[in-house]
Amino acid sequence: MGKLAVLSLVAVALAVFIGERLGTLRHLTLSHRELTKNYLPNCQLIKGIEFGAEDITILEDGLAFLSTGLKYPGLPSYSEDPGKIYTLNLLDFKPKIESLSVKGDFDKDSFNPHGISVYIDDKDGAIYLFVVNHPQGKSQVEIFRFFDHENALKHIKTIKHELLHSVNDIVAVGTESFYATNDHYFTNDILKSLELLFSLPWCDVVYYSPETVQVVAGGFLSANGINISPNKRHLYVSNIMKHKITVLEIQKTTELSHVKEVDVGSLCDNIEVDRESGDLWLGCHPNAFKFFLCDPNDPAGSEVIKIENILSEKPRVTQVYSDDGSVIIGSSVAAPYRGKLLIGTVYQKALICDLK
Ligand SMILES: [Ca+2]
Ligand SMILES: [Ca+2]
Repeated sequence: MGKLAVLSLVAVALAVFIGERLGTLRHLTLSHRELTKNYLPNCQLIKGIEFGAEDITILEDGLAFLSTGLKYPGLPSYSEDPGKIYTLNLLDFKPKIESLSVKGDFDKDSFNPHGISVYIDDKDGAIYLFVVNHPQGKSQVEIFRFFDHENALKHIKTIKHELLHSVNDIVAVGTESFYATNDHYFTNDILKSLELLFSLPWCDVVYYSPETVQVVAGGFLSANGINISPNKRHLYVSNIMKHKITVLEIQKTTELSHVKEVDVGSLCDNIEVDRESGDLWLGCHPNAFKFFLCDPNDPAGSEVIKIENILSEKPRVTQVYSDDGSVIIGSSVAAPYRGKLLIGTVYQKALICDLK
């Protein structure tokens, strides 16, 4: 075969490959999805949140923790200030955020909080807040103890481990133990982008305790939010680029069995679980193409999805809220509490709504 023929074949193969990859990326990012409006009553922007509340979780007594000011590589960050944890009491007549002071040996200037999880010690009622932190772009988990009367966090411990290399979210299951998701397999920026380009499902869930650290589940094309059922028997993990929630059963802390996957039709980020009904509440990105582009003139929208009866044969998946980006951009979490819903975003505002 002549050189020209070989070159032509290579060019055709390359064109076919690029076309196929572009088609796959369009599907993964749901770039075709039109953004819609499906509003809840009495929604108001939460005053003081301008640079994201990527993750939110709410205690049984109505006190919400908000992880704010995330600087995530590749996404805009409009503030130079370090990230902060705020509280907001949903039982107040007019809930407003309060900044938590941080005590102990902790570098507040490089604080870059991402996913959070609360653990309450049965023995003494002590409240621990676990926070994924990315100082200088690294990944580590901070454990704080929360002191309600002082509205303060006392830093207890920083956990670093080579398996915790690209942590997105965590769920605490003991005073020093947790499950964590990695949203990338590689740590190098160029290789990271190839993961999506080649659709490599190599991300995992890691279990950590002072005695053992190991990968307990894999096969995710970016593992994002993670949470646990109220009876502590099942883990829910967002396989975000596959538009699915994976359900895992905890056999032993280091042994999980795959139960099922539930299609959500959106790129769902963090997962909150209603402690009474067991329903899953998901903050989702309806069109991740727009989310990654970050064009202020064509903003990404927001979507909240609820899954009821997830363990049954027919889980019910419903859209609770959606916005075309005119109210909030890039919703990453939805946390319900007694008829109210808090919606947080990766790098923009946060909303409080009534559910009825
Ligand atoms: Ca979380
Ligand atoms: Ca997340």
